[in-house]
Amino acid sequence: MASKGGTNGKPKPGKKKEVKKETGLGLTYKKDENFGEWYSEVVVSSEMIEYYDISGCYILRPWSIAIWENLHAFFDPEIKRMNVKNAYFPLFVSDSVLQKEKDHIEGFAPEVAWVTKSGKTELEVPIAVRPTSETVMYPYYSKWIRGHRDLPLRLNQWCNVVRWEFSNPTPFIRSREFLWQEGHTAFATKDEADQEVLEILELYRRIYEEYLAIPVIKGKKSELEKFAGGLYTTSVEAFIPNTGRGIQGATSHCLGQNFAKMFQITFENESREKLMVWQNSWAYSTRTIGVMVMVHGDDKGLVLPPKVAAVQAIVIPVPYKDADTQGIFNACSSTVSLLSAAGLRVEADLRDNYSPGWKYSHWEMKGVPLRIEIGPKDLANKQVRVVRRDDGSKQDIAMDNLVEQVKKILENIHESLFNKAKEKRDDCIQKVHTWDEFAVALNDKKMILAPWCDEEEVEKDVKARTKGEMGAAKSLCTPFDQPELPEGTLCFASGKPAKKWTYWGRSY
Ligand code: 87F
Repeated sequence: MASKGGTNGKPKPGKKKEVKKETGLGLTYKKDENFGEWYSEVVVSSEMIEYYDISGCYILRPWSIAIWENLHAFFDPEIKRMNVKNAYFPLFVSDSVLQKEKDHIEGFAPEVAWVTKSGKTELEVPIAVRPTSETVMYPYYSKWIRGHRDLPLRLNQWCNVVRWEFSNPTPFIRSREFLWQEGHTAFATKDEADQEVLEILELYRRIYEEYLAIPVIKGKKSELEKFAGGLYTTSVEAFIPNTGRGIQGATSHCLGQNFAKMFQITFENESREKLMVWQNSWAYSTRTIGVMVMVHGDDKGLVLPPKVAAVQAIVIPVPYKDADTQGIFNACSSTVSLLSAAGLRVEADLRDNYSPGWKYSHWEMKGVPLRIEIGPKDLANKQVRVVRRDDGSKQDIAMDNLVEQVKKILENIHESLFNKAKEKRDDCIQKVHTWDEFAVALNDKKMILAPWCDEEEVEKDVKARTKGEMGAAKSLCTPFDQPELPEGTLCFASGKPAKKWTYWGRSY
């Protein structure tokens, strides 16, 4: 793995460079020099994360939960519009039910956490904590689905899951407990299931592109990388240029009838035939927040896309000696009222024990998209000074059309964050045709688009040939959007005829 935090996912002590700012704020690590330490420092200094005394577990503070809630505020109504209903199933799974999924749980088994005691007494049978809820939910799908009128059954739950990972915990990206939504649906026909897989995937694309300002690639996972319990897996894939790693942003699976067989989820059709349902499952998690930090953050700290920021603009009074301090503070408060009334998320930092300079650094660290400064000159001219977090540009705006202007600037910030991220991502994409080109590109931290024969053995071979300290390369996805594949194009790894273009790289 690329350098991340220390072994506990905690930043390493010592080795810190001198703190730059006279304010005592600011980061000690630079994003392009020491990405892993930079990330650990940013998530803590911005007050998104607090480290906890259990490795791989983190406190999500209000500053990160607000982002989670803003994503929820988009996604939840969208799935309800699709007739998905929310439910809540228990945290615990009995051993016997978990075993029902034995074949598919096999590879995952080491990550399942168990409760073995209550107080000092051993439980008669240990109870597992859900790592995902197929085995919790599907016995009841079997009970609730009887006839075709019970279909489709479409449930979602917002919850936590636990996966006791042993590799390299990283806040948001790989933690032992995380938050997600998991959707589990059942249909009478494969066509309906297929259609939903793509509808959900489109919502995931919108989460990344329209809310987090992160470009993603929609595509299908290889046989080796798909969810083994399902028929096929689709995903949105993002890329972290600093580490040269792909990262799965969210997944939407068609499970086919595999689970229907295992859990006997059947229905009677109009002709009174007993048939098996077709199922899907889909999820996005708090990993979204980590990808956002990695993609947009800079050497001053977090950079928040306006659509998800808890605070979109922070108003800061800049009183000079002999100025009308009360007048300036009043102007700050009325600016907050004006912008809040227009539906924007705006706060004023009126604390008198911090200097304006300290406040600038503080809110820059927290990534607030816009800073609004009000000083004596602004007060006199009925204007405010607006400073963008993403590019540092400043402009004076008349109070008269502040709402309109601020809305426009916030939209502009989203657009430039997305464009900048896309440019950087696109610079990392490299098309190759041969193994030699592939090896060079991998070494250059690229996201590699290569013609592939689509054979599982060949992907295993690619993994084996690239194994090393940095982790092996694997397929990321076969993009739905396929470049032309001229007849006679050969697989980069096997030399056999290529069937498709597929993205490859190291990944999280
Ligand atoms: C870890 C331990 C036990 C992933 C695990 O992607 C089981 C599992 O089944 C496990 N890690 N998975 C696959 C999860 C598949 C699927 N579940 C519903 C999703 C979307 C939401």
